[in-house]
Amino acid sequence: MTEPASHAPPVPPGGPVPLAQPLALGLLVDMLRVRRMEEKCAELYGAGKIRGFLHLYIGQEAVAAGALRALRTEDKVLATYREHGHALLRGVPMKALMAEMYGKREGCSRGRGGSMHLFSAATNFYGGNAIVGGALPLAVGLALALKMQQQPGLAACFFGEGAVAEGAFHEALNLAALWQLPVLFCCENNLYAMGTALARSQAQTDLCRMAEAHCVASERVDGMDVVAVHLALRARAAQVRSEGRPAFVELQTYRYRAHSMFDPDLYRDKAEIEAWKTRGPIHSYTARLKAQGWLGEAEFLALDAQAQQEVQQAVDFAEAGTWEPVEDLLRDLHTPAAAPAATAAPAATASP
Ligand SMILES: Cc1ncc(C[n+]2csc(CCOP(=O)(O)OP(=O)(O)O)c2C)c(N)n1
Ligand SMILES: [Mg+2]
Repeated sequence: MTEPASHAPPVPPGGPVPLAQPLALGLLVDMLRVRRMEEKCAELYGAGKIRGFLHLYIGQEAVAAGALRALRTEDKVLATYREHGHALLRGVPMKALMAEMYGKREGCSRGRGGSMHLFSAATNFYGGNAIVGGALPLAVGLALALKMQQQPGLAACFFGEGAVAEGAFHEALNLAALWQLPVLFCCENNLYAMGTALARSQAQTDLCRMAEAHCVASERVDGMDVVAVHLALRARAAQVRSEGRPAFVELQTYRYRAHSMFDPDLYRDKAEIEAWKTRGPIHSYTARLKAQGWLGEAEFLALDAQAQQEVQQAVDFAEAGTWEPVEDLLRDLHTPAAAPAATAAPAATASP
């Protein structure tokens, strides 16, 4: 058997951040908001406040933070069940997100979706998709609609490397290339699909080559470096917009927590996790900003406190939220019956 593929923890980048200072600090704030929100979610899960499945993004924040700031409001965004960070940074209010985690009516999916099905048409966030690879054909469909309606924008689809085992991945890349659709495929390669390392399930472990096989331009990026992610995605998004063709970006990253709250996490060495933690996207970026003189310890603590305060307000909002009344549970399940036609319809003829 082939040994599991492993992208080793990359060396943290140094040197000045090549971004405007407000944007550079904004990226840090984004990552902090996601991290603090999810740490609270883990705690709430333990307390039985959040139930069902819960897949945390902790460790991978640089991807959503760097990528979402490369997108425009008209772009369509899709993600997996590990999508809390994407939803938040897309603009779903943390209060609506937390209420959804609780299953409350004030949640962004009215409490019917939960952690894996965050959705917000107002921010062009199309989920929260629980099926591995499920968002890819949806992204292609959304991009096709944009193209046919001659509307600006692209569809950005975030998915894990486990999705490359799905037929839907290959169909989606093929159609996007064949029909020249504006899709930005963002593959978050965190090395594991539940407990399965990529090389245990795939003969071809070079994901960029897989994309190239479908004639989709590709690029591999250090997904622990928020700046690298942002710059790469900005350039790729511009290319997708101007050429009207898809692009594929492999973001090499790592999740610190287990796959979900049910996973005993027995398939990887603790030393591996610790090695990646030393390369944490938040602390390495914080160190870089400090070295540049753009951030002091007091400022960092203030930003962190602000993020924690937002989380507490979101929890208070969710706690005060309402459960859907039982008599309402059938709402939205069926299309209302059509009013009877004024005149009798002609007898049905056999269809060809
Ligand atoms: C079609 C399908 N098969 C299996 C599952 C069960 N499942 C849920 S998550 C997961 C692993 C996916 O891993 P990856 O795509 O790498 O994303 P990650 O969880 O690492 O973010 C599997 C197999 C599923 N949800 N959908
Ligand atoms: Mg994975």
